[in-house]
Amino acid sequence: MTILFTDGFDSYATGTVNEQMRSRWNQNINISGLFLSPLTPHNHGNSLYISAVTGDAGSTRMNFRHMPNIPDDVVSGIIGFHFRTSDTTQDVTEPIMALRHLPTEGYELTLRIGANPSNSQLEIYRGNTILLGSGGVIANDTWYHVEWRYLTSGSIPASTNIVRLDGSEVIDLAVTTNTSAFQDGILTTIEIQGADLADRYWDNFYFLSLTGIANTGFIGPCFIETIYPTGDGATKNFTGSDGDQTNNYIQVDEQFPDDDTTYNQSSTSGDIDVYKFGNPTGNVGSIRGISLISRARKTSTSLGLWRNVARVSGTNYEQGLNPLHTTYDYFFDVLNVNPDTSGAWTTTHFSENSFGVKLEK
Ligand SMILES: [Ca+2]
Ligand SMILES: [Ca+2]
Ligand SMILES: [Ca+2]
Repeated sequence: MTILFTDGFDSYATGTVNEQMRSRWNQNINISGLFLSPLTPHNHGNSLYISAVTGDAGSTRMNFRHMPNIPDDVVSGIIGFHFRTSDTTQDVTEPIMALRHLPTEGYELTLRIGANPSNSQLEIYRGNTILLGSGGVIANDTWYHVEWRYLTSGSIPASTNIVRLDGSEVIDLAVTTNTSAFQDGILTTIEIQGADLADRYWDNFYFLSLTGIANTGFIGPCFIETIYPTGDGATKNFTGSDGDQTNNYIQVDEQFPDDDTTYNQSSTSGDIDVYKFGNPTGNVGSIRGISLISRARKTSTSLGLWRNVARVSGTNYEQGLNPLHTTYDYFFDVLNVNPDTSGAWTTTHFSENSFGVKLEK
């Protein structure tokens, strides 16, 4: 397995974050209600919040498809996140998370908190039918770490749909051929839902593929710490919005991007700007990966291409090439291992190296 996507919800502006999430997670097909970023995190920064007021009767939901790094039509993976709800009894009809397929938007699988066989247990549904297996008890106003290994298929073999709660397995779906509401097993859309009369929170979201170079198996309880530039790196070809190439990092170190207010810019293909970062400040155990997240736009309609760059042990490791648009986009890559050693990252790797961006035209 390998980490493909993360969101710690830390660097969105507080208040309504619908448009910022749309930009970070990519295209959505359905957006209703208010998604908020309040200072109620699990460990770091902010969390994602849907209030009882706006989470009315399941109409509050956000669907994401073509998410950064996640292949279209992926049939299996692991979705991890921290979750909290104010009233588990309000949640039975409203999934915590739904895996859907366009264009019909059919529900392949949903993860819910239900009452079968006992109250406040996690359950996996297909359509409105519970599949065989449920477990784990969710208490009100308590953060939980959830990992859901899913396989969307008509016939579900053993050990292909597993849910872990705070690191312990609570569901391993029994073999089932229940095909009620089965679509075609193709997942295109991850949906996050609010609930009627319950406040819901999410934090530390990640998506793992089932193949890859690192992070094999369930990760278990973990958190995402967002860190910001604290100094200029080895290469600074860009010019700051203050008109010079000194302390470029100051233009791009805000918690919430201020877009056209402070920025670094270039019009020369091949220019690179990299920045130093501080070490993680939390209770750091194993570091599972580094997500590089930049935000940029172009100012003319001419061709502009953009990549994230990790400068590790003196070598620039260039990530995938992306088109720039005239409106701001996020650009997202995950380094599951240190590209210099092919081994796990350690805390000192943050301050030893620099990370940034490259313009190509
Ligand atoms: Ca957070
Ligand atoms: Ca400057
Ligand atoms: Ca800025």
